[in-house]
Amino acid sequence: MAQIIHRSTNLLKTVSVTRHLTTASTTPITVETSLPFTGHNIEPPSRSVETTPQQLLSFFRDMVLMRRMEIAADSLYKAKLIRGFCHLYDGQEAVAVGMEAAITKKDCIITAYRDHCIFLARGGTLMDAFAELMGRKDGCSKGKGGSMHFYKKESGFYGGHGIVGAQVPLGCGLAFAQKYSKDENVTFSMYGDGAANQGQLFEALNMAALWDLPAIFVCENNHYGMGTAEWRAAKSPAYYKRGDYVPGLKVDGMDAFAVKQACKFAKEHALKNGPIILEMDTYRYHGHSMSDPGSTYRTRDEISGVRQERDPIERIRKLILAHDLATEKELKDTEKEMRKEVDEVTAKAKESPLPDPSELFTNVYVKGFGVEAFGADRKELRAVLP
Ligand SMILES: Cc1ncc(C[n+]2csc(CCOP(=O)(O)OP(=O)(O)O)c2C)c(N)n1
Ligand SMILES: [Mg+2]
Repeated sequence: MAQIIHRSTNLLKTVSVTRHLTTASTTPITVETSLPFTGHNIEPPSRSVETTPQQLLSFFRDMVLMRRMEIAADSLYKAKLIRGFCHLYDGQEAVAVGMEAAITKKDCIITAYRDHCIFLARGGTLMDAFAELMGRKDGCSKGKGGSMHFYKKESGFYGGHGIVGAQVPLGCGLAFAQKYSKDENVTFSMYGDGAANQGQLFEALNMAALWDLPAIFVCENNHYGMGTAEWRAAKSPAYYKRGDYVPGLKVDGMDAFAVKQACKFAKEHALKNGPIILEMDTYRYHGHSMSDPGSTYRTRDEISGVRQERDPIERIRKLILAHDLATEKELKDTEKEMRKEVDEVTAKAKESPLPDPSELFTNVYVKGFGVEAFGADRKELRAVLP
């Protein structure tokens, strides 16, 4: 627990400070990461990260919006408007915004089921997200479902995957395609600490290293699987070292600027030398999924300790205040504005119709092997087809 809650002492230490009262300023500021990076078979990048007032304010806004979205999803689930599995990302927001700030939409991201905020970071809209969560026609799959949660190919998002670890070899395939077409882009394959113990991860690492693929393996270490603490599941919880011959970097995943620096570094590395592992040390505030209260295998003190000492939004708030980029009141107003936006969009998403029952099998079978091939006399089809 002490390790999870480690206090960072460098929050307000900046290398060069230029005061900017204008919110749109793009004049560079340099901030220092909360903690040093730790490298495995690689010299870590500098702790000094270039940013701008504009980026600091947008990190704050984006993370507040993400957190609000997840809190609203929690309520919608409890009201039975979201059904099935639902895994929330609050606490881990710095990984989503920091990564996005370092890459382009031509770089690919593929992740697991804890994916709502990655979708937003990649440019997905709140309406697409909420309507999708509620299974409505206006969702990002337009009510047509499919095997990939929140898939949005045009913005380089290859979705959230429900089979633990399965997205990692798929990410390798994306990186293979990028190398093959010589387009100088990379793929970030995200997986959890639980997934890090899976065999397919090591098969993917081997291929990526053998073929020098521009593949970045991002282990979001939130310290728990589906209720199992990392120490009960992993012989070595130093996930950044688990690639053995593949270099790795341990990153404070609660610090959006550390994440940004690490992803920029990893992209340059991967394009030149092949794969690298980034272990993002992070934390989820919610339980594993909506059926898990999240407090049986960890203490409430641990959760509130992380909130107090390492919260990614609070870290950015302090940096903004330290640089005089906004007042406390202005930041509170931003929070109110984000809350209002989420409330308005959820109200609109509730009005979106449910998809037509004929969509039930869309994207489930390959054309010619599904409904048409089996015929409309199948029991489940008779119930829905006219
Ligand atoms: C192959 C497989 N085994 C088991 C499960 C059930 N399951 C879903 S999530 C999960 C835990 C994964 O934990 P982690 O990789 O740390 O990701 P996190 O949920 O913490 O983001 C398990 C065991 C599954 N979906 N797929
Ligand atoms: Mg985990």
